[in-house]
Parts: sequence; C-alpha cells; structure tokens
Amino acid sequence: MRCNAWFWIVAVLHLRHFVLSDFATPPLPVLPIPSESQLKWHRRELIMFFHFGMNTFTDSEWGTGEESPSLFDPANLNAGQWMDAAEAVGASLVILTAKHHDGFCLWPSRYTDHSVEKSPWKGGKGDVVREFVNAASARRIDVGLYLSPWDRHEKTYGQEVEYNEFYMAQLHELLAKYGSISEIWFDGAKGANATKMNYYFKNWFETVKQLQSSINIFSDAGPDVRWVGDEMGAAGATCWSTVNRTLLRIGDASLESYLNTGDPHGTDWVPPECDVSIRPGWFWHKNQTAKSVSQLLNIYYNSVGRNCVLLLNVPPNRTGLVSSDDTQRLKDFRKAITSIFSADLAAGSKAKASSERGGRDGGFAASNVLDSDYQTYWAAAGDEQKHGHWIELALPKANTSFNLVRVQEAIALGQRIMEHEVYADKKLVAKGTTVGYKRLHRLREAVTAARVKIRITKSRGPPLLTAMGLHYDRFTKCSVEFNKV
Ligand code: FUL
Repeated sequence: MRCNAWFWIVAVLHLRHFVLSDFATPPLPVLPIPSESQLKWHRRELIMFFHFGMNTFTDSEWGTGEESPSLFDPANLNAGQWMDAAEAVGASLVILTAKHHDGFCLWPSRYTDHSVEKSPWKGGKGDVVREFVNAASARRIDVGLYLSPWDRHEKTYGQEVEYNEFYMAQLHELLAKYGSISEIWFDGAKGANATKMNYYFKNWFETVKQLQSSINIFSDAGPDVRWVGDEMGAAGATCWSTVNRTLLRIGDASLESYLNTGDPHGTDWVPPECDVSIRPGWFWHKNQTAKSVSQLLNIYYNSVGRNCVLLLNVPPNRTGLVSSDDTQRLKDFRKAITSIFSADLAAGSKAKASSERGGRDGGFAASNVLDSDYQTYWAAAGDEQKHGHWIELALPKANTSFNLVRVQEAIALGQRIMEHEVYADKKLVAKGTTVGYKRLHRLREAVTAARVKIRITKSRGPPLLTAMGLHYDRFTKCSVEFNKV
C-alpha cells in the first residue's frame, strides 16, 4: 500500500514535468523600445556613405549652386565598383548624396534644370541614383538617400510654401521610383548667412513613411535615427539610444552634447549614427588620403563600441570610381575587425549569474550570452537589488589573455544598464555607464584571467544581456585609463 502511494506521487510529479512547461515568460519591456526597422539598423553596425556630385568636379566641399552642369562628366562611372568597396568593408547599407547643398541632382528631376540631365555625362541620359540602386540591389545591399534640405541653387528657397512643395516633389521622385529605400538622410547643415527657411518637417516625415513604410528617417532630431553631434565618428562614453524628442531641433548646434550622450529619461528611441569620412573631406580631393587602419579602428571603438552605427564615407573620384587605395584600406580595416572578433576567447566558458529569471531551465540562463543568438538572453530575476546583479564566466583556459571586453544588451526590451564594472579574477579592469546594443571596453594592458565577471551596479529594471565576449586586438593600443572614458 505504502509502495503504491510513492509510485503515484512520483508518477504525478513526472507527468507534471511533461504537462507544465518550465519556461518562464519574457520580462516586460522597459519603454521606449526600438521598432523593427530600428532593430535591423542597429544590427548593421557599419554602413557606408558616398559623397559624390558637383563638388567632386569643382574641388569643393560646399558648392554655391552657381556651378554649370557642364562640369559634371564622370567618364567611367561604375556604381558596381562602388559596391566592391561596400563589400570590402562589409557594409549592408549604402547612402548616396542624391542632392548636396549646391542643389545639383544626380537624377533627372523634373522639377529643376540643375541635374544630370543638363550635363554631358551619357549625353544627358544618365541617372546616378538609378545606377546606384541597381548596383546595390545586384549585391543585395540596401540603399539610403541624402537629399539636402539646404538648396543653394533653387530659386524658391526662402519662400516657405513654394520651397516645401518643391522639396516634397523631389522626395516623391526619390522615394516612389527607385524601389525600397532603407534610410533617408535629412542634413541639418546650413551656411551661417543662408536665407531663412522654415522646413515643414512634419509633412516631410509623414510623406516619407507613407512612401516607404520600413524606412529609417535620419536627422538631428530623428524620428528614427539621430545625428551623434559630431563628424568625427565618436559617440559619448555614455550613450543612450533614448532621447526626449520634444527637446530637439534640427540644425541647433547647442544640442550637440545632448545628441552625443542621449538621455536616460528619454521618452523616444532615437539611436545615434556616427558619420565620418575616410578622408579629411566628404568629397574627393586629389591630395587627400585615407585614414589608417588603426585610426579607423579607433573610430569603430568610439562608435560601434558605444552603441552606435558607424556611417563611413568613401568619396568616388572624378572618373566616377572609388580610388583603389581607399578600397584596399577598407579591406584591411575589415580584415582587422574580423581578426579581432572572429576569435571569441570566452567561447566554451561556463556561465553563472546572481539570478536567472525562471531558474536554471527558465529559458533566461546566464549561458545564453555565449550562444551567438541575439534572440536569446540572460535575464536577471530582478530580486537581488541588495547585492546587485552580476554574471560570471569561468573561462575554458585558466590563463586566457585578452584586451577587449564585449557586452551586449537585449535592446529589443529597452536599454537598461546605467553603470557596470568588469572584473578579471576579482580585479576591476574596466568600468562604464551605458552598454546598449554593443559596448566594447578596451583594456590598457592585456589581462590574463580564469574568470571574468560583469557587475551591473545601476540599471533601469533587471538587466538583460544577449552577449558577452573576450577578444584580443593586436592592431591598436588603448591609451586611455578606463575610468576616464
Ligand atoms: C554636413 C554637410 O554640410 C557636409 O557637407 C556633409 O554632407 C556631412 C555629412 O553633413 O552637415
């Protein structure tokens, strides 16, 4: 009889195991959270800019708008060759200056005579935007377009309704006739003495979304992607994807530091994009050369390594080609990134954490940070506020040497971490504030350790980490003390 009771108790427990799932539900998001298009944008990490146009032929950076279209004649323009450069650096999105401040249009706009149509290139039958889009789509690279609001050629500039109508008409041409466009770049730049002009941003933004529902709109104020506040490719050491959009104004220089760091109390998800040119100028100039691989890696650490997307500009030259030196530099840059990140010295570690949501089998285990799957993540249970949250990796080799620590939050559920510290065998080796999509900590010296621990000392809700990695960079030297960045 007794034996029988035990049999039934054990059987019921087993049955429960099969009937009731052990999986815990995912935690609630901490708002605001990114849209699907913004998430896709974050994962791109590195994208490319192509500044090409009238300035390429006049050796200038800002044209006056008085230039003759007869100057535009890129004899060997080959957008496929531009895509070689994009592939060399591994960019999944390329953005073209369809119209820069001088107003010259790289497509045959029916609303102006200041375009390729009036140039000698291809007898006036050419369309750079079309060639760009076709070349990108042949390589499965996504496209973005830059359409300068400040137009120094257009006669209606300064007449509020007329110019806004003109600008909207050009937006229609670009967004309705060239297939899928993933990003539109609204540049806030304008000369100090330029004619006053009130842009109808609300109209523009709503029209853009009507024409391209999954596009990301870039401007100083978003709404989807914001300017980082400088043109050096450097985000703040603290960098929130969140801002308060009501505080932002397009073209307001006083907001640069706010844009650089974002706002932990921000009500809107508008992450920063770091635009920088591989050469000193945005446009091609004969005597300029590309930045070195170690300069580019530093830019990478200050942008991708600080929760941003890096938008790297490479200017095609007067023949309509990217210089072979620049393409080679891009290849070397990508080779360095691959060599640093393809070896993850944390792979094969055993992970444990201060708590795991739903327990060890709840689906949010510490080991999720090692599975290279951005859909899975470690979630703290959220009940250990007193001693703080931590996650620790016991490395597969006791004497693993590394000088770079990678930490990534599961940002789909909000950016949470406000302060964190990195320990190697109980020694504090790095500390910082935000993490976001990706945070890279370069260590001043290489460290040898058997265990690496991240302590999250301040956070908006329980932290969620999707990845942690340890790497070795033999290309650059970090000269900054961790506690000063
Ligand atoms: C700035 C412009 O004035 C530069 O010429 C360049 O296009 C850069 C990306 O944005 O605001």
